Amino acid sequence: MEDVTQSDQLVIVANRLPVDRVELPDGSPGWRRSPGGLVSAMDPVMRTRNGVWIGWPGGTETDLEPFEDDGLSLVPISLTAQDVEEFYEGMSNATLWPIYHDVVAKPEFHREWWDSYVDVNRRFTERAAEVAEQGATVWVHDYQLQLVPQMLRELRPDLRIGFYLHIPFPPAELFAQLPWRRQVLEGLLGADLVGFQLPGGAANFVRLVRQRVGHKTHRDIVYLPDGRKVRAAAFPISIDTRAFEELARRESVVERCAEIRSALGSPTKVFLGVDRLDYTKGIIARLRAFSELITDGSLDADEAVFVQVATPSRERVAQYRLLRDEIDRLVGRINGDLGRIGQPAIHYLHSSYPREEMAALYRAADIMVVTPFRDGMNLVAKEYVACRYDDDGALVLSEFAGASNELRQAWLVNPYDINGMKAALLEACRADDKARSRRMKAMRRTVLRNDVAAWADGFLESMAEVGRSE
Ligand code: GDG
Repeated sequence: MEDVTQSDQLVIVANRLPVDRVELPDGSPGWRRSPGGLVSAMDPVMRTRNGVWIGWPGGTETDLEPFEDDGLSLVPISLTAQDVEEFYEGMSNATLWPIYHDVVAKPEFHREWWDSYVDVNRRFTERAAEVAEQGATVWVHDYQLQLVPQMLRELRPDLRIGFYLHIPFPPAELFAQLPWRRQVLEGLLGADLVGFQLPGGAANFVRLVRQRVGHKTHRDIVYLPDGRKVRAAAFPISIDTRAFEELARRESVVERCAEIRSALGSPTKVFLGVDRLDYTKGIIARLRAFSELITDGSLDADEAVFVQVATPSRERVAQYRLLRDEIDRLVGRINGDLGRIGQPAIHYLHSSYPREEMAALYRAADIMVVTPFRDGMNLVAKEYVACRYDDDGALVLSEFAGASNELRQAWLVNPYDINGMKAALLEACRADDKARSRRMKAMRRTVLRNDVAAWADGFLESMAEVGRSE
């Protein structure tokens, strides 16, 4: 038998590379690091473990070569316009995304989208198989790449493979609609460890594997006929809490926060929503609840304003275009009915902002309103808490966001219940200083302890253990 040396190398395989294409001052194309929790969590680990990140850089450029960016090794995967349409916008975002989010929107099933999904997953796999050293650890991310674990194991049985799903894993009754349900389950079973946001997602997966693939399972372990074991467990993701707090404490951010409040007309209460423009996030329901509170006189339009940031997202997918139009119409109607000159009830911003501006907005918000119909975790809720080092501010949070498992001291709501949401918004708005600070302190303890570094360590340690028990 040949001498098998195990490598310490860590290979991340994710749909997106953590960089965006930009034009350099001399007009040539270059890259800019796109900040995000995942990159900042992985950065230190990647440096010590000879890390490589494989992903799509966005766009449809071809012949991209691997490159280094600030000490990170990046390996770009090219997608054609047709791949983007069928694999990314189609199968990933118009089939899997709605199925995995409680079918909040109707999923579409197209066989050519599936073929493209298989094809693109294979290309990611082949690249990973080329790049990974003997015995390396490969960590595959999210719903776009669920077939990679199995495809990779076939090519490279020497690798230790982990998979993490950032979105919810649906109950069997919904997952069963997927025409390719068995292939997806088998794809995921190529991993040694399959990670989910919540224990419920892991349990749904194990149950489905038992029912649909027929493997033996016991608690969080699936026993495969070839003797291999797969563990399915929850690893709730988090944020770089200290970095957010540090940002919120910056003098420039403190000044910007005061500027924002004054530009809003110095209201007594600022309500804030920050989301990608997505039908899972419950934007319409929350704006409706807020506007009804003003209409029925519970809130005074002179004293309360709502700022809604909706970051442009998936704009070529039909459901997202429809939602954008619907929000435009609703905001127009509410402001037409309730606004005064220079004083709209809702400040709606369809735009994306630098992190400093986000931190200033979080600081400026008395009531943060996070009301998704279904959300794997929701990092916005955690970022708000991280920025409130003053122990002030109130969080209204949907019980259908993964974050509600940890942030128990938020004002928890059912976003389908508009009256219940109105009552919670009012309660949060009227809570006294002591109640607000007690709740915020408790949530801050949680988010400071469970940060994104702890999440990444937890997953990687658990992967190392699964590997050892073989
Ligand atoms: C998926 C899951 C899970 C938003 N607008 C701007 C901006 N953002 C940042 C937020 C936050 C992130 O984007 C959004 O994260 P969420 O967790 O809220 O939601 P998804 O995008 O749906 O993420 C989710 C997550 O994956 C991680 O596993 O929590 O459940 O759906 O960080 O701050 N950032 C900047 N400008 C913006 O305009 N700079």
